[in-house]
Amino acid sequence: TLTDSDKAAVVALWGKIAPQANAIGAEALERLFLSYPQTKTYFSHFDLSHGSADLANHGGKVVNALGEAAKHINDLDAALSTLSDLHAYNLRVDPGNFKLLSHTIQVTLAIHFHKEFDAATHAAWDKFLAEVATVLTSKYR
Ligand code: ZNH
Repeated sequence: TLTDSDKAAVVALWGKIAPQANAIGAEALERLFLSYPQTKTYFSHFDLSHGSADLANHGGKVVNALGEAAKHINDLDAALSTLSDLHAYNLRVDPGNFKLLSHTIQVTLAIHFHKEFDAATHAAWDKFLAEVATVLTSKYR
């Protein structure tokens, strides 16, 4: 579980991510699709080429959802309830894919915020993304 200092580290870095949400999200997705091509199957209706509007739009949605989660870090279940329904009942994304996306998000954060993303902040984001994934996959059955 997230300690108070983990929570503070997540919220502090979110402040830097927010103005670049689309670019950060697009890069995390591009890394996901290049490193783990099987994840592209969920996005056959998207243009996944480098620099596409679909990558920026969807990347922005995912990253801004993380921002909402960071704002409600003490009540992730409620904050992510609608998204949890969407992933469980409509999208049915294989839960293993959440680990892959968490990884590419962290690589992207490490590159863009190399000073801020120290070992403690890295550990905090790793836990935070794991908790988000747990909520988003909690309604699967
Ligand atoms: Zn998901 C969608 C978030 C993961 C797949 N997503 C989505 C959205 C959001 C999200 C916000 C939008 C919604 C609306 O529109 O309403 N995700 C998210 C997050 C995460 C995720 C936060 C983690 C961290 N997903 C994921 C994964 C996958 C996915 C891993 C696979 C691979 N999603 C998806 C899809 C969709 C979504 C497919 C739909 C898209 C369209 O639009 O079509």
